[in-house]
Amino acid sequence: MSTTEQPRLAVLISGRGSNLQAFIDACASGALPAQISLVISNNPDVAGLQRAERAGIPTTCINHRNYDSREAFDAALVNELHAHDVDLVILAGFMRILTPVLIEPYLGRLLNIHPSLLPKYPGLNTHQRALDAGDNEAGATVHFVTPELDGGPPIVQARVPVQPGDSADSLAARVAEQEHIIYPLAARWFVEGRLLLSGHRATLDDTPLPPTGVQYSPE
Ligand code: NHR
Ligand code: GAR
Repeated sequence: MSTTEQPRLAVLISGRGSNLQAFIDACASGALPAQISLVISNNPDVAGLQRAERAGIPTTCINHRNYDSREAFDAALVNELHAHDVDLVILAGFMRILTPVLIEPYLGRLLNIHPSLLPKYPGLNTHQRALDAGDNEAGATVHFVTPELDGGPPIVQARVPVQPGDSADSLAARVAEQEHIIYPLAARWFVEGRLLLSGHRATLDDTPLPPTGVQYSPE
């Protein structure tokens, strides 16, 4: 298959873009048989945009501050996604809550990675909340995005231990290593046609996934 026939991904970012980098690397190595057609950031001048440019991927900044409503911002995103004929949308550290204006047309083709063991700690500051609760493990969850914030069906989850003396930053770094493995893996299942959103469940190879998704373990 020529590269132009590969499934077309858009990666939406707000900042550093280490998950974007994992996708760039997975597409380059063939581990993820897809092409990143577009990277969109809602923030200008972020490191993630430079990573995309270095990899020769088209980038756009759609700055939410220039829009009167969330719906108007989402409509601008949808325009761009349509213009690039995107098959799968990857939220990778994307920090703007989305409305049905974007979610409806991409329902079932829209993934997020959330830095907690969902259903624990939807929303922000997940690592600090896990530390404050005295949890002995933390992790990340890839899920289908639905209008309910961090409430869509989980696909795959990875766990890490909380270590004595961890800060939110040290814990986030340990979790991020796992994110960079499980997120391209979930996208691979999707582009292979194995992963579907069916009602309120995710299915892999026609089998409904458990409520917390597949438990990833490196072995
Ligand atoms: N949108 C919907 N409808 N559903 C989801 O599951 C979404 C979503 C948009 C983003 C990522 C999510 C995460 O993994 C995500 C999932 C931003 C916020 C937030 O409160 C919360 C969760 C997530 C992303 N954003 C603030 C807002 O007003 C802005 C915060 C900031 O800029 O720092 O949009 O964590
Ligand atoms: C990742 O840890 C991701 O799970 C989290 O932000 C980080 C982004 O890092 N996502 C959210 O908090 C979404 N609200 P990255 O820009 O280096 O990929």
